[in-house]
Amino acid sequence: MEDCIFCKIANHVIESNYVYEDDLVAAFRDMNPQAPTHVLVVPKKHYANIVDDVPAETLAAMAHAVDEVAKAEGVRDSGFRVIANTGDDAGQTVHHLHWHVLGGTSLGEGLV
Ligand code: DGP
Repeated sequence: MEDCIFCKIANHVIESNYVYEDDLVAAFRDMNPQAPTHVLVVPKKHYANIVDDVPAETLAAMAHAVDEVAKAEGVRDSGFRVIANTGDDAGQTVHHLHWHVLGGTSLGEGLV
């Protein structure tokens, strides 16, 4: 999608701080980190959110990317959280599907 910031970052039209990448997915650091590890896993193709008929292959690639990010960031054993804000009530601000991968500290027990 032409005016989508995550389309541009995931496809290197705009460069970012990448942690992992493959044919379907890019993972890069959130510009406003909420934890020592805060990486966004994003499909290269545009989907508005998790309920936008996302192909199973893309979801599998995103799950694989989460694992790669967790390994690269050293949080795979200590634990981490994956969040997909979806729609207005969740406060989704970028309308391109993305999963936040948060870790590197104890995240507490609030909001799951
Ligand atoms: P949300 O839509 O609320 O799930 O969060 C969007 C996140 O995307 C927010 O934590 C900030 C981040 N973000 C927005 N624009 C950019 C950008 O241009 N670069 C990077 N690295 N992160 C961005």
